[in-house]
Amino acid sequence: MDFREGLGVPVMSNAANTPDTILAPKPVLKTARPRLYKVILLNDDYTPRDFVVRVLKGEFGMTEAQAYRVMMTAHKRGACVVAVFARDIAETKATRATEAGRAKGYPLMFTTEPEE
Ligand code: TYC
Repeated sequence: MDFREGLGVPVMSNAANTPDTILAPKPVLKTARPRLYKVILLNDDYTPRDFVVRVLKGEFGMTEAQAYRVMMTAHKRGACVVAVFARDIAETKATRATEAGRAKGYPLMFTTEPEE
């Protein structure tokens, strides 16, 4: 029996002075954490400010004050990071928020991009 090939199963100690616990082999590859994605609000010249605020509150759970600040940052600088999520959640929220504007005839646009 080669104790280095064990799977972490505790065994009784014995007179041969072998270890009580056998460690599992160290994995060769480390598991990468999934990347996070930014949801980005883009400015446009047509969507009313109060509508942008309403969408930010409804889709991203922001307070009035948070939503107003994000809207004004996009308005002045052209774009603003709204929040960061796992990829599928970021894409779903960006699509739903963009669709909310489209349903009212506004060109409001949310995009996603990976962090780092
Ligand atoms: N620029 C728009 C206006 O003046 C308001 C607006 C702000 C639209 C932010 C989109 O992401 C946006 N009515």
